[in-house]
Amino acid sequence: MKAQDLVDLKQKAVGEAASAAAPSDLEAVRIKYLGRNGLLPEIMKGLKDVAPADRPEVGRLANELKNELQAAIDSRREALETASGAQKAKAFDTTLPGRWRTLGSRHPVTQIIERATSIFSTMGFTVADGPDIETEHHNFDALNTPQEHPSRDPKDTFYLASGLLLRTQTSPVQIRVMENQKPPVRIIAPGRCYRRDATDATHSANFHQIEGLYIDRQVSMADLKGDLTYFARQMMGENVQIRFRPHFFPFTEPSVEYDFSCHVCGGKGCRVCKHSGWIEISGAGMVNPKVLSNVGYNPNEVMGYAFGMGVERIAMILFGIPDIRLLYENDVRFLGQY
Ligand code: 2NL
Repeated sequence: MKAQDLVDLKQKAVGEAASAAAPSDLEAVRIKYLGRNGLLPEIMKGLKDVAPADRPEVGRLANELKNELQAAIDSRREALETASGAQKAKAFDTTLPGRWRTLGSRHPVTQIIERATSIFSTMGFTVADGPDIETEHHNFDALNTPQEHPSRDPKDTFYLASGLLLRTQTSPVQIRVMENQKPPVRIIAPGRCYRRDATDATHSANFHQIEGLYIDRQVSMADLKGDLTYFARQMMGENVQIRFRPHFFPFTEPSVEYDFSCHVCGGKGCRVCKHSGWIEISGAGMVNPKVLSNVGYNPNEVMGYAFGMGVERIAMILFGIPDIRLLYENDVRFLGQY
């Protein structure tokens, strides 16, 4: 092996690398020269047969061949990769259909409010709205809530520095409607409510309520029971049972609490209904005549019923959600299921 042979070989090898048309050709060049059984290791083995005087020069040229060839291979590989990327980009077919973005879904609380609104609208109710920040007058006084009633306690109600408060129910919306509109009235008031409750699996300081109010010349407890039963069947299914238990509220007289038969076990008893077969939805009753006169209605001319219901409650039993907090964590993996 002479020095000039090595110079020629280097030129040839670098030329082959530079003109490789594809990564596989380049790999073939690498194996041919630099591979374990390639030309370069053979040259290295043959060094011992070179005349001692020429050996340093031949060794140096062999190293140069190795390094320059490796550099040529690397640079050609990079060039080929860039070219293939550009080719791919060029091959992008703009006539292909786009990738469809997955659809979002409505929050379970919103779904319940929308369904309940649509059921009550078939019964002639319209939706009323009002502020979350309320006066004591609209939230308590007009509703005949005594001054010393525990619900007024600052440890149960969020009072603002201004003397206003965060509404504890949506009844103030209905008070406002009655203050501004003559009977008959048939409205529902869905919305956020606030109570200073400690949070657990079934309580949240923020929750939603749907209240309903029906005022006319002749409205009876039978209307209330019939209308709530109709609602329950539309909302929960034909087989739901509804029961009324006597209760007390300052704003209704007589008052009831009402329960739906457990949607999960069908009333047989399970963990969700604490083995009673019933789930408490909320309260209702005939509007207290004092509330009617507070808004300027004549209790001798009109009467009505009112009811409240907890939206999260209904969402939890209808969708089988075990913990109210899941509704407020905004985890789309959870919310997307409904
Ligand atoms: C509950 C259940 C209820 C009402 C809300 C109401 C509204 C007006 C007049 C009379 Cl304007 N009543 N709403 C009635 C009964 C129950 O909600 O557990 N509340 C504390």
